[in-house]
Amino acid sequence: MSSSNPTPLDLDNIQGDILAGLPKKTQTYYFFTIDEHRVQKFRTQLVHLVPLITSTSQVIGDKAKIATGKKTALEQKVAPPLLEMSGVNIAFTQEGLVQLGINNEKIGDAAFENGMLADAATLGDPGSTSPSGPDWIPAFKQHIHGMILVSGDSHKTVTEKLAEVKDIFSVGSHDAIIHEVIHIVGRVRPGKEKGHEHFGFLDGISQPAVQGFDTNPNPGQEIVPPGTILLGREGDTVTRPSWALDGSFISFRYLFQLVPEFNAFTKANAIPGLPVEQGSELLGARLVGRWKSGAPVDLAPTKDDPALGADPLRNNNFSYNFPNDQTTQDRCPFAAHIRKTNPRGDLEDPHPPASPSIPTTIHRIIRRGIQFGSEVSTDEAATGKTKQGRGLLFAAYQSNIGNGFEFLQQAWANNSAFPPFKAPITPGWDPIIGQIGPETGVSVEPTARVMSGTNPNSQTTNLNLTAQWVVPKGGEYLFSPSILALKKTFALA
Ligand code: N7H
Repeated sequence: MSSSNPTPLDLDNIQGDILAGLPKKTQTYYFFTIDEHRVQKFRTQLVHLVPLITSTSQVIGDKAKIATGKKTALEQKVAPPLLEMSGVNIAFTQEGLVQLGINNEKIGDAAFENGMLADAATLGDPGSTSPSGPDWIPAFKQHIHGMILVSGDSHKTVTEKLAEVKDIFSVGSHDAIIHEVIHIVGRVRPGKEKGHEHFGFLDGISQPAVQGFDTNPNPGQEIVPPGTILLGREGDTVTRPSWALDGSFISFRYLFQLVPEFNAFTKANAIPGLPVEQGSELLGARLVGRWKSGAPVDLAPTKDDPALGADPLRNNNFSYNFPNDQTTQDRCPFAAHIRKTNPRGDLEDPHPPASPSIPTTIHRIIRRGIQFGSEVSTDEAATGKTKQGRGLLFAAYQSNIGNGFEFLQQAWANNSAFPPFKAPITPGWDPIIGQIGPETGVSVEPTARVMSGTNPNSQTTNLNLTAQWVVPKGGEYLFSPSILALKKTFALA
């Protein structure tokens, strides 16, 4: 297939979570294997699943209904209604493609073809060089053929929709066509924490704008060609099988977060010269690159600005290019999480003779995902120790895992010398997701991570990151095909 299909995007054909994001209060990720004796049956039953798959056009329609409901409620001064709605998407692993016999032509992505378990050492996951493999839960060390994603306004809606899907594949009967490996339930955090991840920071602010889809980007939003996210589209430089057009790869990560421990750390290392609460908030903001409100520290370096955080016309409009931004960490530490994972102006060499600037668009991903687990209990907060699992079901879409998620994790977050051109300062690790990996060939404790520039008044001092507060417990690479491919290639009439 040509690596750049110039026809306009067909939004009825692209699964809804990729470009538009399924609306959700809760979401279940259902990982399955296809019974080896019922592969043909799976493909004939898929015909009945296809009408349930939510397209991008449907998501746009659902989001418009939500917006209208909110607007009317505001006019009538009542609480906005929670509209009953659900969404279904499906994706397959390389093992799933093999099980289905859809592997004559290579899809052209090494990380996907090998699977995430084989990639764990490259990603630096703890334990990955030991004979038993990374410190993941057993489900993600087993065979997985695919994942069905069901989202909705409530647990009830999602459970009912998932039951409908399971019925199609006779789950639970003696002639079940698919078998559950694991299902993981995510839910948006309650009350005013809605939209915030478990450490407390507003998430989902910065996404690339995809040409041909996001026609009205916000100031500062980077525009990427459709092929950064969709296979076979302009900007995707790999030759793909024709059925891969308009599909996208998902990097799914089951990430646990040690929230009480993280909070205890920011308190114990609060930026000096301020009351502890404020010093601790400032340290947290400098670790992430944004305040909990979403306000970027590059624009609001000394104190939070909630109005800025909530304003989509301003909260992404920065590129680390204030005077001295490239050489000092006055505003934002070089290793702050959002600077590591999207370095913006940092990839231009400021020193003559300048090296060619490093391309950025190929490294952009669309982040979806949702929180899992309960809120921190008073006991956990008091002891500073996690007793119940919680974290992020991270799911990112891209057309090329080696340029997308894998690159961000390995070449940027785990690389203490990144971003470039900062000598004599070594930025250090991404304090949120950076890992000291076995891939360096040396076995190093995760507690050996350091980061520079957290204290604006002592920028060359390294802060010891005494724990890894985001702990990967599993994950998988999957391919989310177009709806046409599901009908014509995956399903059998
Ligand atoms: Fe990150 N966090 O709370 O600290 N992330 N992230 N992430 N992340 C972002 O700008 C977080 C993870 C990216 O364009 C925000 O939308 C947590 C992985 C990218 O400026 C916050 C976890 C990877 C961006 C967090 C986690 C990334 C981004 C600010 C794990 C990829 C956009 C909100 C539990 C390898 C950067 C926003 C930009 C933003 C947090 C995981 C990547 C608050 C807690 C695994 C590309």
